[in-house]
Amino acid sequence: MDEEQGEAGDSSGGAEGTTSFSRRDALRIASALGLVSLGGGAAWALLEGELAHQPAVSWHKSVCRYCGTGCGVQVGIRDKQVVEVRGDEDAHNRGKLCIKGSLLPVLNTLPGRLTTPLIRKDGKLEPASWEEAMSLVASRFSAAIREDGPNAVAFYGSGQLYTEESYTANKLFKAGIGTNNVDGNPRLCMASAAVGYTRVFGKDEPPGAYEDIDHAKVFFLAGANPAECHQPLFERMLARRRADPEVRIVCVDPRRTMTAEYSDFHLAPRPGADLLLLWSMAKVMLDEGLFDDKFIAEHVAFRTNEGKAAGLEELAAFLEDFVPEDVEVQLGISSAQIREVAHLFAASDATMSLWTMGFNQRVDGVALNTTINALHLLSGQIGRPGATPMSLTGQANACGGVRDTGSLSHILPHGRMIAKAEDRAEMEKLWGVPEGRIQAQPGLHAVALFQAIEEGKVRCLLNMCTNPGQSLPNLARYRDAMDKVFLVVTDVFETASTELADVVLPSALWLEKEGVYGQSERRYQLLEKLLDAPGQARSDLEILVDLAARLGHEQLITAKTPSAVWDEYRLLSAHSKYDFSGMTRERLRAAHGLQWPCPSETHPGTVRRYIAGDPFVPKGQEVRFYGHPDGRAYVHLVPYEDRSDPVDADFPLVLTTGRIVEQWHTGTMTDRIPEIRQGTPRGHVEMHFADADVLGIRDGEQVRVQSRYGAIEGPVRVTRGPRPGTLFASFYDAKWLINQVVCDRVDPLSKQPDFKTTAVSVRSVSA
Ligand SMILES: Nc1nc2c(c(=O)[nH]1)N[C@H]1C(S)=C(S)[C@@H](COP(=O)(O)OP(=O)(O)OC[C@H]3O[C@@H](n4cnc5c(=O)[nH]c(N)nc54)[C@H](O)[C@@H]3O)O[C@H]1N2
Ligand SMILES: Nc1nc2c(c(=O)[nH]1)N[C@H]1C(S)=C(S)[C@@H](COP(=O)(O)OP(=O)(O)OC[C@H]3O[C@@H](n4cnc5c(=O)[nH]c(N)nc54)[C@H](O)[C@@H]3O)O[C@H]1N2
Ligand code: SF4
Ligand SMILES: [Mo]
Repeated sequence: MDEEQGEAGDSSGGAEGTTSFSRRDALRIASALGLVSLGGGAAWALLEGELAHQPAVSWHKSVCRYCGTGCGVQVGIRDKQVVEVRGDEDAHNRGKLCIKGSLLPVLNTLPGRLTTPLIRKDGKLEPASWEEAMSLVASRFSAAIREDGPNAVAFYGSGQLYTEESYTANKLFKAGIGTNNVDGNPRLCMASAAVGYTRVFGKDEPPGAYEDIDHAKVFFLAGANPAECHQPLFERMLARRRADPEVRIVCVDPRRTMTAEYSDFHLAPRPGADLLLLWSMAKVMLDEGLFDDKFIAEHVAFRTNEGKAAGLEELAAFLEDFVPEDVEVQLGISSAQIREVAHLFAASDATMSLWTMGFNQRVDGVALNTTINALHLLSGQIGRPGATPMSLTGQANACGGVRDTGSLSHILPHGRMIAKAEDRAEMEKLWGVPEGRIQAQPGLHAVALFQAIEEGKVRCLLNMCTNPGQSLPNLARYRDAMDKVFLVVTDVFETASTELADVVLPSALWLEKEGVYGQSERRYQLLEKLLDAPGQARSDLEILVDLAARLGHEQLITAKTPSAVWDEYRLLSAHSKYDFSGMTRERLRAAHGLQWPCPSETHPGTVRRYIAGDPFVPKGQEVRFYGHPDGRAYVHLVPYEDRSDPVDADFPLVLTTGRIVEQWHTGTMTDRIPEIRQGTPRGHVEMHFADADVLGIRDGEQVRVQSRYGAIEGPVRVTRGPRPGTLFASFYDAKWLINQVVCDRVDPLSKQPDFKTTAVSVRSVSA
């Protein structure tokens, strides 16, 4: 795709379009200060002229469709159109929204919506009827299953589908068709966090809540850039610091991000080396007597890397390898800073860690997740207001929709595991399918799935609400694979994936269908249907229900509407420690979300888990980590091993990738919004000026970035952002597929790909 560089080269200066620079900066700054958030506030006024909205006739409670912050919104409707969207003052975001949320009013009217099914004929996608498209899909899936068995088909879903949709797809494929080939973009996003929580607490999902932000004294932000990716939460941290000047924010990121700019401490590790930081902090805590011995004795257990029971003596011996002075060079952070931050973390009244993709998207993602939880357990920074380890979720419904429904290849609903015979048997009974219907082997995780497609082992793929043709790592390879499989894509726009599809099905978008989202803090929120979908577009649930019937599973998929599916799923949760059977549709309609466990219709929901007040903690006990049979949380002694893509003389730099505040992932929605498209640079790489100096590269020049996986050409922006030796790029530009360069190494436990450390070389091609 190197020839498609015209667009990328257009923006003068290589990075920022000249006309939009000041406007973009205004928006970014306004939103960082929480102004965009106010709906009618300053930045809104910047946009107002162009949006030309008229006063709403009716207002409706809903949730922003994009990220895991899960901001509550009030949607103003007039003549069956959205005319205004405001941050909901009564929701947890307290009226705040980021730029993407503020621009929601234009989402449903963007041009280019898919409105009719398309079937590829003679290489071209041609309009077709639903009947024609669905009977083709059903016959191809049936043939593959008949000839090669159920594992010849697969589902690839999304943390942006509604809970009812993911639940139905998971049930259809695992309990109907009988394949565990159910995976999706949360594998690229939250798998390491989910496996980490499960190893530590026995069950997935965070113990704490956003409310802890209002009580924390120290924020430890690691591998996260919430100033751009979870803005209202970051604004809440800044508000907390304004209210109490002793509050400190620590940011651990190899780039000087917007988050780092606002932090009190910025530690910039060598990419991939953070585990050395975490364990050396533990070493300092141990040596300085900062462990909470009573808490450890009562509530913590230790496991060696081989899974054997261990104790504090083994931990002390293990930590000998992590003396700050011994690791500082390899880590890239001074021992003085390690000591200072370790002290701050352990000795504060309440420390809250928040982490995201800089920790999850790593070959040692699970180790980082178990170890950051371990720091909280060892120092007793857990179970009190403000003291909690909080993995921030990426997508709006990755927690509720995918992790809780069990819609990944190795799990089942409500924290059950495919690998456990009793969990499979229980789900078979609850779903009313014959014993043995759910396969005993986990299905294919995302990267393995696209490799199986490449080998012809998976013949048909149903891809819903995600754009793997742009978001997968090692992209050129897997785009070739996608070209071979019978590929069905449901989406709202043409994308880098629909262009590879055999059948494209037009979906209903946000507000055009009803469903439930569940975000980072175990909060479920209802989104009601407020608009009609354009043309013939149908909700993903309707598509799944139709497919189920055509594949002969009408007896299994009996719930056909969002509320019927929700009731089935909600009542099943009563058989688990996730119990949210008390969250009726009526309650969700009235409330700004409810947090589980919520075991009865009068239960108010649970803000903090594993402590008194959680319905599963026995009366009279202050703390119980009931996810494990012994009631303890586990510290895993996982050593540091450098398994990242190796840096060597041929590939001497590290490319890391991520996000900017205005754009959502592959840009299918946000890059269609003129305000955003014109205000953000086209695809480019950022480089530290010291590297540019050594390499003789000038700002704005065209460079070739080459890895072991692929190459791309585009403009370079010379900055002080990434630390020397590190490059940064974002992946929203569909005409500049940076993921062709990104490595597809995965964490051995979570199978999450490492999007954060790819060894590359860079040379100028400006000539
Ligand atoms: N604006 C916007 N917001 C979003 C999204 C979006 O597309 N746009 N997407 C949502 C989703 S699905 C997700 S998953 C989240 C992601 O949210 P974040 O994880 O906060 O975002 P990223 O930019 O992917 O990565 C965060 C940081 O990790 C750093 N990093 C890279 N390598 C390392 C490392 O080795 N160590 C450490 N400590 N840090 C490292 C990067 O420099 C980057 O600043 O955002 C959500 N919110
Ligand atoms: N280089 C690099 N790559 C990454 C990452 C990274 O940090 N760096 N992060 C990874 C992570 S964390 C994530 S979450 C993924 C995200 O990767 P993707 O999921 O592939 O990206 P999105 O752009 O969110 O894709 C969502 C798609 O759903 C469509 N859509 C929107 N609403 C609906 C709907 O209601 N129904 C249907 N059927 N379609 C709808 C949108 O048009 C869009 O095409 O990217 C991963 N890839
Ligand atoms: S922070 Fe996330 S949920 Fe909130 S408005 Fe922005 S994109 Fe939407
Ligand atoms: Mo994500």
